[in-house]
Amino acid sequence: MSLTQAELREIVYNFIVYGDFLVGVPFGGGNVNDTYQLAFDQGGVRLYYILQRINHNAFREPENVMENLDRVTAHLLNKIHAAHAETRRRTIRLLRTPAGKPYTYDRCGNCWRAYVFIANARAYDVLETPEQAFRIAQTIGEFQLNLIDLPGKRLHETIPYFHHTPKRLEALERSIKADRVGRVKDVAREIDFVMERKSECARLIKLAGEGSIPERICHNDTKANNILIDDLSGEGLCMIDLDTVMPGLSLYDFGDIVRSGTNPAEEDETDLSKVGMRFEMYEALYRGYVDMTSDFLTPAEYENLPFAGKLITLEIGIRFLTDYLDGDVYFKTRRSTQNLDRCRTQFKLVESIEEQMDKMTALL
Ligand code: GN1
Ligand code: MG
Repeated sequence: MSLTQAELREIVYNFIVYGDFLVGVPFGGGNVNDTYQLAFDQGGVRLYYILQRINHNAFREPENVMENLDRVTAHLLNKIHAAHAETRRRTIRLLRTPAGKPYTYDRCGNCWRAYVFIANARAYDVLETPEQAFRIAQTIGEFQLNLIDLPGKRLHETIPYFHHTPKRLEALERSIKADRVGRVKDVAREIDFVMERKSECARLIKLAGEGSIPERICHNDTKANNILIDDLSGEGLCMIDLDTVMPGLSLYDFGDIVRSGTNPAEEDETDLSKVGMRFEMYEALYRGYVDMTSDFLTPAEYENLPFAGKLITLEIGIRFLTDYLDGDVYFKTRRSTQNLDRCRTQFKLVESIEEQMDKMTALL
């Protein structure tokens, strides 16, 4: 979906802004929401905001998403004030409407929110150095740490069963059965790959159900490009894409950064020889994450860090495969095989993690 300048202007003027709208351009590499960067002239100074449409196919109750986001960012701001001299770029800051709401609706019923744009920082699709990996994992750990004492009621589950791997597997099985667009015949190998690993899918859910792994507030979508790195200091700066911040397991966040941060290739790379887990990146992620979380991780969480990387990679691969079989209805795609390519990179990465599991475990 691409909007005209007039449409963007109309939407953003529902929020309190003191500048004149200049131009809006599509921004970032998200697979779900639509994101724009908007330039304003405010008293002769150029400044930027991010304007984003919540995909209500993925997030059925956008107002719950926004209630979570408002509470979480306010709490983070307090924490950051206490810990850092500079606060402005370390958390998302929401714009508000004159009625005080952090969201607005357009004429078609889409829900939009706007943020202060964070300058001089970048989100990396592929991490370049172990130093970056260390810093990013610290930022994820610090985020979890800061949210441990979020006051008030339990956060909304913005997507129910988001990381419930057995349910993701059931969804795949339903899609195989339905074969809506006739693609099942092309993915026999990928289906076998999943079925060979079926018994492992319930491991974390089971440990959580038994009470050995606690529920925590997590980000739940910690792929590398959802964390900003400061251009100047190289520090992990800010967690973005907060729609899935909700109750979950700490291991989901660690798993997803292992998935996205250790692979030197793009998520939809077609040359699978480029895909694999870089152990030096894993080690840096592990050290950075534990640096911030060792005070609160339980033994069962700690012991499952290596497995989490494998499970979440398998799970996201299952989701890409499911969406491919459903005819590409969830993730944004630019070519007809993109979800299948994404699935294949994930499964190649799972194999690579399996091959290195002993080394990963030895770090514990
Ligand atoms: C989506 O929104 P984005 O692009 O950061 C997805 C994640 C997947 C990821 C795979 C709400 O993340 O769960 O891991 O794509 N987010 C949602 O690239 O489904
Ligand atoms: Mg994102």
